Amino acid sequence: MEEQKKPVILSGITPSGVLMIGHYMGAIRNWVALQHEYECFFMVADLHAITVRQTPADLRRRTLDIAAGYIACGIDPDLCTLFVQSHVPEHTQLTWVLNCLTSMGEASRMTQFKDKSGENAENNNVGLFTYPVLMAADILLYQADLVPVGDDQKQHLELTRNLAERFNFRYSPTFTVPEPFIPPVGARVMSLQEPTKKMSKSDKNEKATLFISDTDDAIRMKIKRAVTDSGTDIRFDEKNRPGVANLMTLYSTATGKSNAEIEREFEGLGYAEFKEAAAEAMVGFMRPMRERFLELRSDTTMLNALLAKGAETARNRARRTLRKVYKKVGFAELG
Ligand code: ATP
Ligand code: LTN
Repeated sequence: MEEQKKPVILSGITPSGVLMIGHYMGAIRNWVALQHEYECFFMVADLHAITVRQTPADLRRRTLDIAAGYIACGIDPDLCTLFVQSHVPEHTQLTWVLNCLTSMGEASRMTQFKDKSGENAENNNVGLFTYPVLMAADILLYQADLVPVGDDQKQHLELTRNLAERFNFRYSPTFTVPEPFIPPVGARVMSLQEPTKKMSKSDKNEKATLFISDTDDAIRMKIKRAVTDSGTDIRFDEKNRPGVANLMTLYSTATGKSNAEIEREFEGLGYAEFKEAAAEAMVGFMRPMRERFLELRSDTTMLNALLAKGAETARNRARRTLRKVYKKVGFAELG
């Protein structure tokens, strides 16, 4: 019997910092759960990273950090195609074709572009403008059916769908029109220092973020110094008590306990006892990730071999799509 083709998933993270617990909870945890049922492509989006000025040595190091981080968080390179975006030149090649299909108006409406280009004049580059088109190329090259992304990337997914439909209509059916896969609310981890802001790998204040490379003591220190609210009891109230609610989300992930169970566990106890327990739970939860991460990072030859294999698989797939696109657009073939 012919084996049924698995639906395709593609996603990626930009190497603008080290992986942190927010990536695990909001993104990679879902990827891990999906990797058996889907044909998965997970990439390190280094082409996207240079829309913000990067120090070359840092970019190089962080690219490998993110790749090792994926595996440390449970992505199995034997089940998934794990690769670095710049290793597959078809991404930039398809971007050009899609750029010529995108109107100035629709690119200008992207809220991430408006936010990021407005942040400082120095960073107002054309790459930032065409960032969502590159993202569309990432997705369409692999004929992805499903794209797990955070809420902030939903608009880029909508553009991707429009570009796929436009190309298919103008030429002939070529691209799969992808669906977004947005994780349920509650998957968002907030900054430990400003709990109304999301935890971010590029936060200037290191105490705000739990990185997967953090030592046991760093994790304990960050949780114990996490900003909490003026209340005293342990109750889940995201709106009025975002600091405690955030720590409860972390504790819940590490222990599998529900918010109601946590509230019962800490009834009559205060923030200090709760933080102590949350710190120990996170130390235990994150230790195996850190150990695996450090092990992978200490063997660059092995990591590069894995990425070379991933790039080859990705290129084979990407090349097939690009060849069709070039032909349909009317680029003359040599033979
Ligand atoms: P930066 O701050 O460098 O712009 P970031 O750290 O906010 O980036 P991204 O690289 O934009 O993170 O995010 C990659 C993926 O991880 C996205 O799917 C995003 O939704 C998810 N993610 C990022 N931060 C969090 C968070 N705090 N909680 C849950 N999910 C998150
Ligand atoms: N822009 C995304 C990262 C990203 C991505 C993609 C996600 C680049 N290419 C393709 C999904 C599919 C971000 O900032 N989170």
